[in-house]
Amino acid sequence: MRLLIGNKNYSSWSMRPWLVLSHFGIEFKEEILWLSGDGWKDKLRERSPTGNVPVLMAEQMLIPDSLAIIEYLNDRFPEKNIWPEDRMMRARARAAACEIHCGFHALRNAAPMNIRASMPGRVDVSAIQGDLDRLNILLGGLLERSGGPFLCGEFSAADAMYAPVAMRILSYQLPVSEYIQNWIEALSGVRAVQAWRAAALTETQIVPQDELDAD
Ligand SMILES: N[C@@H](CCC(=O)N[C@@H](CS)C(=O)NCC(=O)O)C(=O)O
Repeated sequence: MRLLIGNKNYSSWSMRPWLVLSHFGIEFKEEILWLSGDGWKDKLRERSPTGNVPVLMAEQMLIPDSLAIIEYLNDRFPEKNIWPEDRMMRARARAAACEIHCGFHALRNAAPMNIRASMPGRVDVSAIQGDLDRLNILLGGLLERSGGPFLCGEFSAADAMYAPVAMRILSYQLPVSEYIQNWIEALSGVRAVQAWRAAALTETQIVPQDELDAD
């Protein structure tokens, strides 16, 4: 299997399936398609049916979309428990994953993932307060119910789906509940998360639209 991803510093959607593959010990090769530089969009369109990353190449098939990739991995490796084993917890995890996949637009637009950045106070919190409130309720509820340290107890696809949110909270020092702070601490101890962040910190490419100081 081969996973096409964008820059580890910026590509939040790429981070999600990469964490699932890495954390659950699924063998794969990664290939980075840089999201800047001459002709980067054309190069992306040549390789990806949607013109976006991530894309998984598996069984002579191209699977675009972070969540579709995670579901494929879950189907192919049921023994890994990529989603929680408990049916009700699994439903909650999937609902949370769908919510970040299609929601939290204010947060995602105002605070782009930029792992290298340390910009406390750079994001106008009042513009994203609604999303932060929802995050506190949603993730706090999962953590309270599961008992943590991860959203559904053990690390699962739900944590992978929200990991880029944790990166944003860290970069911009967004105010979140103690529940979420503790979850971020647990997440920071996950080897796959550490490996992604370490690689992101070595990247030098700049994606101007994701750099708040560039506007
Ligand atoms: N819904 C897609 C979104 C993928 C996406 O937007 N990826 C970004 C990188 S994080 C991208 O490829 N952008 C290319 C562009 O802006 O042209 C998913 O979940 O994978």
